[in-house]
Amino acid sequence: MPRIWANRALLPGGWAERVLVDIDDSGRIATVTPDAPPTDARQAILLPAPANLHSHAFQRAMAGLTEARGPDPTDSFWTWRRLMFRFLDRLTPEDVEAIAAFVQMEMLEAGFAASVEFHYLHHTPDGTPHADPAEMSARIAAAAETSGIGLTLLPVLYQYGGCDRRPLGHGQIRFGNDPDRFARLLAGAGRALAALPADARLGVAPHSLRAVSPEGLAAAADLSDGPIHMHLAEQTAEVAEVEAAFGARPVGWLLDNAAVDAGWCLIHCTQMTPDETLALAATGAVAGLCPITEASLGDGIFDGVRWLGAGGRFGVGSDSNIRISLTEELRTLEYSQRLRDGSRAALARPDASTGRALLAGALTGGTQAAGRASGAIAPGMWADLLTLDADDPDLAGLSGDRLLDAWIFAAGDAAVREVWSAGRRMVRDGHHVSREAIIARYRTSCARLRDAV
Ligand code: NGQ
Ligand code: ZN
Repeated sequence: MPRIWANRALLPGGWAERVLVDIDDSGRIATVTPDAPPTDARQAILLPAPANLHSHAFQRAMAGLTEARGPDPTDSFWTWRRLMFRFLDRLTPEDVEAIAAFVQMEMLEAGFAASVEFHYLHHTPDGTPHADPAEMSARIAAAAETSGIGLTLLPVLYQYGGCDRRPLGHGQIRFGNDPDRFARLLAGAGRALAALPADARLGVAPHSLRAVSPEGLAAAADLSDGPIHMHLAEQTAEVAEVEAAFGARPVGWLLDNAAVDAGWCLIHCTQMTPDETLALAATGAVAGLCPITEASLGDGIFDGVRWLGAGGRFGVGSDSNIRISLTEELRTLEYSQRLRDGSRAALARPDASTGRALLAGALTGGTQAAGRASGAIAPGMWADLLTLDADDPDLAGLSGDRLLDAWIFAAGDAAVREVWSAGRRMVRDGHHVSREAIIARYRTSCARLRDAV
């Protein structure tokens, strides 16, 4: 039975010292004992490790390929999207597995114990399904076996090229399914996950109100008892398209037409009115924020102050994976609020510093969105844990929540030392245990793909 002893640890009731954590053979926390005598397995600072709640792994390999001006007068989310569709045109199942393993390795090294993969690249380049329709899902699962990350796989239903039900465009034919074929794919994805440890989860993701019909959305939601994720209200042109087609803005339409509750996670929500923010927060659904990608794509600024003020849940994800960093996602979220409002400590609470509030929020919302019993150092939870390096100069002489503030706002990822996912110790001394092999495979794929855009 693995055990960890930490000089200090963040427990559900607050900071504790000299904490012994026993992990059972399934990877769950068995006991947590403060004020315990030290053992051999000594760590300095022990924290729960959150889930990364939104990823399209393959986009990681595009980083750096879309930062120049294109032929259009103005570059935007929509011009980036065309480049992204061109990039994915060439990806093989081997590429998808290699890139996903690399992404998951980087997530673990950043301190994420789990990854929610919003997976829509299902078919061959001409749109025909693979012999096993769930081949690509199985590749994501195989990557998770290599990386050891806790996987929540969300196969994506993608039916149309826009709200008017136009056919899928050339760049989208690898995504397409009707609800029946999607149901078969989902069953295959479930079988692929059965090979993974017991913390792996399956959910569904109707891609967006642009890509699924109302009937498709209902069918997808009915197919799963796991988490339901959907992109929502990210771009102004998307809001306008939904309004023109459905007679209501995305959030209002969704709340009137689906039973949105704590099992749902709505990704981005960067284009909501104040009333929409309050109404969506009240459902208990998680706002799936991806602040680095939202900055990269010019999505807009999520109204975090109003959302948290209304008791809304949030978590963070790395979406396009242009850069994978837990601390940078959290500080980009906070800094976006400060830049908009001319404020400081925007998401702090009277009883929690900014760093504490950000981490606590990402733990609660991330694990809720991942459908994962985790997010706290407490018996029965999966042992999703990370340690920080007490020798990092940014952390010198600090204790309590100031440690979190200094980690998130100054030290960054370099301070993460060890990471466990459901008891699997995948990062040691800052490096993933299979780092070299995973990078070598990633490089081989990238060498072929780099001139694709
Ligand atoms: C995606 N990404 O599915 O990868 C999308 C772009 C779309 C973001 N929305 C495609 N950030 O939304 O149609
Ligand atoms: Zn996304």
